[in-house]
Amino acid sequence: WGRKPFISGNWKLNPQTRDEAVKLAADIAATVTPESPDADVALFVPYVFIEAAQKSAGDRLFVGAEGVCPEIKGAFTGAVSATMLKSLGVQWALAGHSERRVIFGESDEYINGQCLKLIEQGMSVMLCIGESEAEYEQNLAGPVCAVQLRKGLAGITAEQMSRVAIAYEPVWAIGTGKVATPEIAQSVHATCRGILRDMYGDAIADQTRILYGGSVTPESVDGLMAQPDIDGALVGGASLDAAKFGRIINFQ
Ligand code: G2H
Repeated sequence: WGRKPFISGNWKLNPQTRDEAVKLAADIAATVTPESPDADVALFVPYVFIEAAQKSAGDRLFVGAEGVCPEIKGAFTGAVSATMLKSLGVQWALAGHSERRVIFGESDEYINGQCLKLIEQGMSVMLCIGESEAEYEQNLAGPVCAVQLRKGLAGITAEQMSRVAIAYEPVWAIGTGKVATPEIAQSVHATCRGILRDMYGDAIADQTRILYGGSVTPESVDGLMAQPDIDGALVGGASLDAAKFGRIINFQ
């Protein structure tokens, strides 16, 4: 389908100092070479490290934000707006990560507001979706992803979908070491693409990148990337180690 692979790292609440962030971004950027697969590479980093990581990584990868406020300005203490990120040259931000949904109580409506604000500003969004372990055990991965996709993407037009990527992250596989098998992941990715097909038609469904996230490692990346509907990876823990993440960027 000609979808360009997309390998991305999510640093979460790491690393602990600016100096470490600068070094990690530089070390990761150095693994992107002319021999690397033709893929988009992004690092989603804490707001405070964005500018330092941008300088350090140069133009070999996108430095994105781990979130954004669905409001542009006003009395929203502690928030960071899409316009602020845009003024730094940020093009990509995450929305809907399960840690934001569960720990910070972000609803589908809030997440939809984040997506819309980023798109309105001409930016791009990686919308994260995924079912919990209990939902997975009850065979609810498909229906849960359908609701999260439909609510998260509400109001986003077919034309705007070129600036959307989806990250399927089964919550039971996040940071647990329990990576979904390539076959399980492929099956849910195919379901998600079917939902996009229903929402936007064949062309958009076939062009939209759906990344897998959840304990991706150098050992598991190649098998995942070999699946027809897996277009990339959103990597947490392993993106904090430049050698490991470099191997993931250079998947085979
Ligand atoms: C899922 C993933 C990155 P990890 O949260 O978003 O983290 O690879 O550590 O499971």
